[in-house]
Amino acid sequence: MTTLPPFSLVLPAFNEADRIGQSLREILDYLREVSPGSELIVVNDGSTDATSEIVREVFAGSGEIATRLIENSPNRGKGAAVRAGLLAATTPIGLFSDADLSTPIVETPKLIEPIAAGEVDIAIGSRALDRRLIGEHQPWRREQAGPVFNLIVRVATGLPFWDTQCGFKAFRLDVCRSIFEAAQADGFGFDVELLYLAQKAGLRIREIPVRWNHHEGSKLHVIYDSFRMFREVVELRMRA
Ligand SMILES: Nc1nc2c(ncn2[C@@H]2O[C@H](COP(=O)(O)OP(=O)(O)O)[C@@H](O)[C@H]2O)c(=O)[nH]1
Ligand SMILES: [Mg+2]
Repeated sequence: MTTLPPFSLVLPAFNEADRIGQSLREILDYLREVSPGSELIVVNDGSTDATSEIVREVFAGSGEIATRLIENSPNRGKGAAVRAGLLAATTPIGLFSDADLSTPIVETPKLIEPIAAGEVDIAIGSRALDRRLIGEHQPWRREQAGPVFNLIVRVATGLPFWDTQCGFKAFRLDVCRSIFEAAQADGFGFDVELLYLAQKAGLRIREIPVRWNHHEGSKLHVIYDSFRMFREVVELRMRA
């Protein structure tokens, strides 16, 4: 059985009442098994459903695992929520995951281990490096949009990664704190900004293939969120 050093798992949540209870129970079981010294942080991003109540209910039975619910109200976007969670972390390594566990939680060691071993400062999950790891694919349109956005990111930032958008990334927190504080992109462009700032700061980043399954019930608003993400990358380019 794998054991991992203590880390902080951050789950951003926007109107996730339908699925977050199940995800939290799965995460708590996993942490008890591999890393009981870890903490679980949920950032409620101004949800208008019962997300908060469900999180509190599951956390009441979390046992030895430290838990924390941060209320980010009103809704600001995934980027702001993830950064708030990572900045509140009290262990040396922070990992964020989407609330639907599209990347199964058992993939965690792939990102935590290289950081714990001192090999890298940031480990990012990738759906592009080994497509055999993709189980349930995204809807056709979103799957097509992936490489297009990746090309935009490469041209705008020079980042050499094949998938900057996977919702599964881990950070060595002592060296990344100043980057979270400097970051400004609150929407889905935040991953690109964090990687860009980290690369500029000379941090060591590794892209690692992870398993991934599309889950119905995406909270992404295809037009609004895509446009905002694109705008955030353009703004990043202009600030640079
Ligand atoms: N869409 C959206 N998701 C948010 C927001 N704030 C936090 N999140 C969380 O960010 C993650 C995005 O995942 P999801 O909607 O499944 O995106 P997808 O799987 O890429 O379509 C989920 O955990 C959301 O709950 C927000 O303002 N909008
Ligand atoms: Mg999803």
